[in-house]
Amino acid sequence: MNRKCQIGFALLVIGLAACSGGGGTGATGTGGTSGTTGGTGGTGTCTPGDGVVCVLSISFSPVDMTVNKGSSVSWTWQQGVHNIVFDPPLSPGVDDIGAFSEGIAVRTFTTTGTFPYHCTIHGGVGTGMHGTITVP
Ligand SMILES: [Cu+2]
Repeated sequence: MNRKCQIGFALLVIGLAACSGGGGTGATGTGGTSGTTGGTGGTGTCTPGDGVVCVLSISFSPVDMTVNKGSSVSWTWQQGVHNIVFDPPLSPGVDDIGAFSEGIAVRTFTTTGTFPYHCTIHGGVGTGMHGTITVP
């Protein structure tokens, strides 16, 4: 190898060295949030208010509830077997709810008014196990 070739070879090695070793490390991503909120239990705790009526052993809690027009009300069964029958004046699209011992039933009130209801097993119209939904 003559001197000219040695220099060329040396430059080639330097060039390879300069080119290798590049490529920085990639950014590490942040982990996603894990888990979702658990489902509502069938006979878990019920906090009355804010669109939630607790269906207790012989009463609804609260008895009288006010919700905004277009809002939903959910009845959460806590104890015993109860049904819900709506009494006149009826709110359009709000159907009676059959007898259940657990679970949650939801009805949406799209018109203003005061809508009474009762459990036929433990009450009657305006008496015993009954309640009202008021949409002002
Ligand atoms: Cu009842």
